[in-house]
Amino acid sequence: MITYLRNRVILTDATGTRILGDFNGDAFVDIRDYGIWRQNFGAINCGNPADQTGDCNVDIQDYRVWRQNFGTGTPPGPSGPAVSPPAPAPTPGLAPGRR
Ligand SMILES: [Ca+2]
Ligand SMILES: [Ca+2]
Repeated sequence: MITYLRNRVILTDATGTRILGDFNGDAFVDIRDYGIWRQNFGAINCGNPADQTGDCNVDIQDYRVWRQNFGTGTPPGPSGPAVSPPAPAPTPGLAPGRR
């Protein structure tokens, strides 16, 4: 699928769920995808997620795909547990049992 925006074109694969440069498949192209490319740099196995050009070789061309699409997609939410707001502090002079 090809999506034309004002100053960029977003390409996704045939399933429409994968963004080019999104090596880890979290729908956002960021530094984590670069880490995957870097770990796989030089790999010559077909089907490698960092091989975005489909030539069975993870090389600088795949880096260019990542760089061109950096920031594309929706950033994933926080990975940690939800943080609740702190409980309000007791007001001096209004403590229970005191009158
Ligand atoms: Ca990603
Ligand atoms: Ca490649």
